[in-house]
Amino acid sequence: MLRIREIEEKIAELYPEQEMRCPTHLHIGQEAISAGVCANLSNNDYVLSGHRCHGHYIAKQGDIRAMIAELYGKVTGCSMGKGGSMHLLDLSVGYLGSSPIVGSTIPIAVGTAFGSVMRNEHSITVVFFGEAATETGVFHESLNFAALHSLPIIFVCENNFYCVYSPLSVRQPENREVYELAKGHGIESYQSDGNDVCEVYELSKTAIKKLRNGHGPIFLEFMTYRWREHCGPYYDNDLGYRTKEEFEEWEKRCPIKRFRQFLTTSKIVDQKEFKRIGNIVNKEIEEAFTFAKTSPFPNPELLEEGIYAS
Ligand SMILES: Cc1ncc(C[n+]2csc(CCOP(=O)(O)OP(=O)(O)O)c2C)c(N)n1
Ligand SMILES: [Mg+2]
Repeated sequence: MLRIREIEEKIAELYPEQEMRCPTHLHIGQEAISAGVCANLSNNDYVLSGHRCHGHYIAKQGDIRAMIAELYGKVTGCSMGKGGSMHLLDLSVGYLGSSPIVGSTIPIAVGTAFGSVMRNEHSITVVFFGEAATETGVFHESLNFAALHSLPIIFVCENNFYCVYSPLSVRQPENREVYELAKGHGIESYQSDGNDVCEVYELSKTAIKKLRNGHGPIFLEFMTYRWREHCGPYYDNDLGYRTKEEFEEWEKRCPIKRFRQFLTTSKIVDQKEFKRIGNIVNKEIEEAFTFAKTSPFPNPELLEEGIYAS
């Protein structure tokens, strides 16, 4: 969680230099979901996600130097500098990719789970998406297919209540919870606090264990909140689509602060150890930004490499 938070704070700090030219959707405030779920996965398991993908990539142990280089458009980036913040991938750790088209990686993840069953691989697939993805048609087709074939896939919905500036109240019926949609497709489904990393960890651990024992798909909805503007490094509470009170209420529920408090009061981690972890993380981040800034841009000859259309 700390690694995700610190990297994104650094991105926010340096973004105004205009050297990172891609749009970027920060995950600050939502870190417990990526960290808590991915802590239960191995390199043989697969993860896919969407536009707000930094946290998922980092929690799945994606190479952070290649991620930062990608944001700087450098050839050493994980998409050779052609994709930017919303096209991350690291096949070596099973992070199969992200795409900005809302809902688009959900059917790809279902295909991944189907493929691993056909190859008798025993891997499981996790797909992360925002609650607005549940409003796409392909979400329902994917859940139907996953349920029909009892596929080893966890659908993780990060419900931060907003789709850009539109609250859930203008998008979905008031008397129906998002996780109940999955039940309609015959999929076991749970809702939990996405800002409590222990809850996220325990719930996903139980779900993943079930899948490893042959259980079909499970849907997890985690309630959370995006702190920064929808896209970009700044805060946008002045726009008026959400209240200052609401923002402050969620800021108090900071997943990192809560976990730090728990670790301190339970005497699991002391201040010295927090400092040591913080130093390691900051050193990694400094190195990643230096690597990105000093890497070359792609040679124009690479323009047509790695594309499907001729
Ligand atoms: C199919 C499609 N429609 C619209 C957009 C524009 N868009 C980009 S992100 C986004 C918001 C998605 O909200 P949600 O899924 O809740 O994720 P969040 O941004 O809250 O993390 C929208 C509408 C898009 N990228 N793809
Ligand atoms: Mg949302």
